[in-house]
Amino acid sequence: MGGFVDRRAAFSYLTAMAIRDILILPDPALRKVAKPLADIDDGVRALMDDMLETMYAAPGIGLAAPQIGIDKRLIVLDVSKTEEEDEKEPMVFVNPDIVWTSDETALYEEGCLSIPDYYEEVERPAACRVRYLDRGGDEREIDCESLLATCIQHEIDHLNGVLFIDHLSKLKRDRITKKFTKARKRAAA
Ligand code: GNR
Ligand code: NI
Repeated sequence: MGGFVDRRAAFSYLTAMAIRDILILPDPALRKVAKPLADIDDGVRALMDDMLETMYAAPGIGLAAPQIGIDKRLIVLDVSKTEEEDEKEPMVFVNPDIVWTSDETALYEEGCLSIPDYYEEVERPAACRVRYLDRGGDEREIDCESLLATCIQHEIDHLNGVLFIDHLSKLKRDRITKKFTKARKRAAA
């Protein structure tokens, strides 16, 4: 690899979208604090497209860049849950920041593509406001409630190395972490 230009990165504007591999607990990349994006160029827009394609293929309703091993503050979402191509509502958020959360909380049964086949109820603020950069690099704010509020908080947690199991009891978190650590060792053996 050393000395060679990454052809995919160099010519990303010419290449088709790609489904990326999703990292699974206890991958250490899921526990890092991701770095802000300095600017949004064609490479970043190609990455956004790959993340959306990866999310739809999984299928999931959200994906954060660290889940595909990219150490950047970038998330994609689509909470529309439709199979119809023309009804999809893909959303991308660069450097998202939660600037307000409601005192009222909501319980939602969460799952995570990085913790397959495990679901538990998590309590979070029922509503939030998020400041972010859009695909064109313009600063925006969005008010979120219900599933969008839950999902965007779940994704922003990923940017901070936080997983939904961190909101559960230590007993549950340790149990699921051990289970996935054993499975990973078995797969590597
Ligand atoms: O696909 C997903 N579903 C979901 C359900 C409830 C709360 C959060 C989520 S996000 C998850 C995809 C994922 O792991 N994103 O990081
Ligand atoms: Ni997740």
